[in-house]
Amino acid sequence: MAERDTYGKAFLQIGNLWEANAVISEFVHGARLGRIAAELMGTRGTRMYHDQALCKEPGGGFTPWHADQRYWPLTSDHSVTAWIPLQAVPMEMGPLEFAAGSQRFLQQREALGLHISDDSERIIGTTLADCPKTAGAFDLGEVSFHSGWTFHRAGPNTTATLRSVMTVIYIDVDMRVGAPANDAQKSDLASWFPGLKPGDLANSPRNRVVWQRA
Ligand SMILES: O=C(O)CCC(=O)C(=O)O
Repeated sequence: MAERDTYGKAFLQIGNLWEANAVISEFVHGARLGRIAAELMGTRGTRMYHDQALCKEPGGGFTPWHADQRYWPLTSDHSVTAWIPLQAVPMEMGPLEFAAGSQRFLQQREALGLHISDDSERIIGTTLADCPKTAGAFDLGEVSFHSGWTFHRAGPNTTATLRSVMTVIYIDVDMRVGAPANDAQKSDLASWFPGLKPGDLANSPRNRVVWQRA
């Protein structure tokens, strides 16, 4: 742990577990969470962008302030992350903390669209100092949803137990692939929209429709 940088201390991550396990596939493509995501985005349906397991180790560090959509080549704001704890997450285990309403801070996006790092923790934390924050413990079975441009962080895991969380990232069923604005988006385009190019409907074989209004 001592040899890792801040990002490396925050969590271990594994993407698209659904491709390796049929039970996980059934779970992440489940219509119930997909419908909630569509209702929150105000879209007629949801598609899978990708899933990601995020495990904060015992003694793991804080997750610095960031917004997820900084990493994603998308043409609209219609993206939502479902954050699903696989055990209760008391405050000592590092639940999420949000800058409430920060998905509406359109002018700050470029300046605050920083890679998760000590810099993002400091610069976003300072810039959003006056923004109200929400944070709280999670019971097993509770699910958090946040918009792709909602700035958020998480505290360290000071317990002796692994904090395991499954995340599912949903996008608008009508989402089009955006031109990559940085190297992270370039890499995401290749990973999560294989074979697609900017302007295409985001419908690679990895982006199944999860739910749509009848
Ligand atoms: O679980 C964490 O520590 C951070 C999660 C996160 O940033 C996300 O799901 O977008």
